[in-house]
Amino acid sequence: MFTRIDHVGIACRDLDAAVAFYRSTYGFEVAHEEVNEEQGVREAMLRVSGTDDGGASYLQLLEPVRDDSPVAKFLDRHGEGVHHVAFGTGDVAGASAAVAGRGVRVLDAEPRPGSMGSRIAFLHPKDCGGVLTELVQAAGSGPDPE
Ligand code: CMX
Ligand code: CO
Repeated sequence: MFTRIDHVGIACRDLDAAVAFYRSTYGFEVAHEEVNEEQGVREAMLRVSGTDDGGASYLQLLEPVRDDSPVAKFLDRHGEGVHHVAFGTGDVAGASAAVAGRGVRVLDAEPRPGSMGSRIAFLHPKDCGGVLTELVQAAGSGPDPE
């Protein structure tokens, strides 16, 4: 059901500075940048391995664009650092239902738009050993939304 670590999400206060750090320290390149208004973030996806066809792994650097967004709240409480882990699946709706059936709270009743045309759903960190967990179906893979 889950085929890869799609990305690790990292909260930062200054996206451009974080991108510069990961590029100059590790040589990771930006595959994509966008603002996701619904999630309240400006974000950069840095490719760690693979190609952008649904099988790759990324770092997702996240800068808040609103004071009331989840990432802004996280930065206020915890400071910069690892914010979430995202597992890749070919069927995010089916995977969410399966995980919900195992007693984990799914925060998104319907999958929402994520990076690079993906569809995503979050799981409550308190049901996942303190790890905010995201399920990701890459663009162009798996069943279409109903
Ligand atoms: N990782 C682990 N624990 C977290 C957390 C995180 N990222 N964010 C919050 N928590 C914990 C807090 O530490 C707190 O625990 P305690 O009560 O023990 O102190 C508890 O969860 C509640 O924290 P809160 O600050 O009151 O936050 P909320 O309950 O308002 O929201 C959450 C928490 C997970 C429901 C909310 O952040 C959410 O809905 N996240 C999903 C959306 C998201 O994060 N979007 C940004 C990324 C977008 C993307 O990846 O594309
Ligand atoms: Co993410």
